[in-house]
Amino acid sequence: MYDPKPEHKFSFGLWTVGNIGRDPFGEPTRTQKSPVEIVHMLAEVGAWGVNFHDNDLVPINATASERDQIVRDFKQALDDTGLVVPMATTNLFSDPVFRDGAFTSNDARVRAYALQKTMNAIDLGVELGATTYVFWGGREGTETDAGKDPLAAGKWFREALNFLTGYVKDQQYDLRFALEPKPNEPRGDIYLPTVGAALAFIETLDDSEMVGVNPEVAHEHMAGLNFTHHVAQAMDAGKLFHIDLNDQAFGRYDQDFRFGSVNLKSAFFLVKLLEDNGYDNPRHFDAHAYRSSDYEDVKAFARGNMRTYLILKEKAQQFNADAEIQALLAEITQTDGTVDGFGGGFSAEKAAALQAHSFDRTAIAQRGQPYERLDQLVVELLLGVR
Ligand code: GCO
Ligand code: MN
Ligand code: MN
Repeated sequence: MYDPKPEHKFSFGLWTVGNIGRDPFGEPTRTQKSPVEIVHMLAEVGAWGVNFHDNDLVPINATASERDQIVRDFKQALDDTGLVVPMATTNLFSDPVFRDGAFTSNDARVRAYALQKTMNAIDLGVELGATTYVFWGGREGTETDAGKDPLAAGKWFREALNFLTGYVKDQQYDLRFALEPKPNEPRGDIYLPTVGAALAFIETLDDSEMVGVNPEVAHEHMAGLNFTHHVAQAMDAGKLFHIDLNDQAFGRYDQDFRFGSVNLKSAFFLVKLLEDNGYDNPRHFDAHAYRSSDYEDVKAFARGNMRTYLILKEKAQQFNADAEIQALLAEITQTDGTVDGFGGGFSAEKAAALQAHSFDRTAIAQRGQPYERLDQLVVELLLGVR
């Protein structure tokens, strides 16, 4: 019942289950697996899709013939397992050349190189089937605002995205872009730090209809924000092209924990929002196993992400079918009909009628709002006693 199926569109990046457990304080704790081995591992745990950065698949110094061999082997692994590539992206953060950003570097040569690298990576992604292309501006930011003009940086970022949507149209690729905001790490401050900032920026682009967002649980939580509200805003704007699911304790370092492993209740409201509103784009787990895990435990980690999602999906259905919960919701939102005529947009008549209407403020303020009862029912539902 909680087994992953292709229709759930569960995907993992090569860098997620392939994470070798290196951190700023310590060396790797797991041996590096090849992309082909990772594809087989993902197939074994029941995933549907695999995503990659250009250099997760093809090392930055690979020759053309090495690239071709790697791509052939990878395609064979996809054929053998039935996995698909829904999303691809560019590594614009590991190489020292990007130490001060890629599209927002102060060095025009770096900005041009970032465009070239991204066009090549788009070609690679499209060749392998990707229809979503993610832009995570990991190095697009500063530690000090003394050295970079934030208005210039925004202008460069916009120019880059306009150039690249131009490239996609010119190549007639079936590809949409998804911007992935993050407030910090690895930069002191990253530009476009939240989903809301990205949504506003997108509206300033030449081909804004081709560009949406890829929100990540951990990123909004790092900023102390309510992720579900941001996802709702992206959905409302028709911009939820992709989602990165993981977990993160508020106020901590960038943790990338297994989905639902820290904030179970917020994970529930997120899954409920996605499922109630027919979200049908990839569900990508951008997380990695604990540094202490071996590869058997990495598989448990991968399965756990998907299983928790599906359990929460069932809990959301239970919430919707729970008579007591639904009765409370109905009670909370029920109207007495006295203001029905004022809804649905402005008219001069309505405005006049509303100005003439008298409200019994004291009576209205005395109405019950049983959110405590409702929330306790949710807690009990999640704890499995309902
Ligand atoms: C992070 C980001 C990345 C991106 C990835 C795909 O915090 O490092 O979440 O994992 O999602 O680079 O663009
Ligand atoms: Mn992240
Ligand atoms: Mn991410």
